[in-house]
Amino acid sequence: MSIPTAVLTTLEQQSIELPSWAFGNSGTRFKVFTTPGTPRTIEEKLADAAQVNALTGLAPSVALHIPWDKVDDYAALAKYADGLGVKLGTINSNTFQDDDYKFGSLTHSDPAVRQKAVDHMYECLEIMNMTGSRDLKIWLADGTNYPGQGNMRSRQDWLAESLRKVYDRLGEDQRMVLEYKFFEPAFYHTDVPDWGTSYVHCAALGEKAKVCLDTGHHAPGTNIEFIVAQLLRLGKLGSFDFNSRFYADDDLIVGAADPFQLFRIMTEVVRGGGLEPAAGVAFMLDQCHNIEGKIPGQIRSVLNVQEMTARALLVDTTALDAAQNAGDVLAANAVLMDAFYTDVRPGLAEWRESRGLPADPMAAFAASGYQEHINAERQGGHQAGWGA
Ligand code: PSV
Ligand code: MN
Repeated sequence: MSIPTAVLTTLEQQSIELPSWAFGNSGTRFKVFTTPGTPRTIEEKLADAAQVNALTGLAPSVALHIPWDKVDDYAALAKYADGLGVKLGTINSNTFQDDDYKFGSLTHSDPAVRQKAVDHMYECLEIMNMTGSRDLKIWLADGTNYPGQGNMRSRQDWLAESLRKVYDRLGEDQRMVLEYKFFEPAFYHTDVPDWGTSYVHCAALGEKAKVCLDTGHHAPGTNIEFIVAQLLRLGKLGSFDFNSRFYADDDLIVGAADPFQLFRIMTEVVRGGGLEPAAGVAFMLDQCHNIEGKIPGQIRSVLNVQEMTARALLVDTTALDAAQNAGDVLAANAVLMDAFYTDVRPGLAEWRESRGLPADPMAAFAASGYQEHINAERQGGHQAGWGA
């Protein structure tokens, strides 16, 4: 099927941000496997990310994680990225790997620890000033493991107070995105477990605070597309951390575990105007490639998002509205399924070629020799990882 021009025009604007950490080694608590060619530095991570962008035209920016990607000169790093054809994107804060944060960071009962976490956010804001990044991402590992361990109510108050201090330092064009997660590493309660809690804090803070929706951070069976629709309705969907899960926060390739779910999510994004630049929604990946190739893993991921976006854009909304309003359950469902079952891959391959991109970016990467080159070149040093 040929893809309508209007759909292709919309797809042309699509950009998906890559996480720097996807290019480093990762694993489970059982084992981290090292891989030949794994970057040792942020510069090497950026070089790998630039490959994904060069072959797909989909990934023009890279998110950094601080302190994993700390450098002395961020202006120089931004310039280096520019030279590779990518930009530095969201700055991810990290308040989960310091001994002081054992019982919490922005929610800790000790004001000194809370201030330390706030100071880390300030450091991230300063980095954003140098990299030109728009978004500060806050994900908290804060929570408790046992009933009675902490004062859940007070921790909400401390969280609000800490977030306010950070929010008040945001520059004119900067934003804060607050990510939620219902468990892990805390197992009894987390301080930002769900979109509602994130929304409550963001709404109290103001316009520049938005919710970050990580697709892996929900209980099984959660209707994520409903959350997308609701947050877009409220003007509070700041960003996505895309990945997919079978069981817990698996961080697998987006669209791999449940392509239909990704389609449903993208359908609500389209319906809610979330693809329009004015909506300001950042589409990011938050993935780890424990056993598969990292660069092809990222290529596959951005292509999956593109394919499901294309299918979502094919939904015949006029027919859908009509069937919904007529109470025609099966017709409405069929409209959606027709779009989902449309194979857009040949059409996208053709379109890619017409824009000077490889028809098959996965095959092009395999044939490029880049992996062999970095395997041979990146000898010695310390391969990047989670730093955990
Ligand atoms: C936490 O599970 C998370 O989703 C947050 O976004 C972190 O920043 C990211 O993973 C990488 O640790
Ligand atoms: Mn995430």
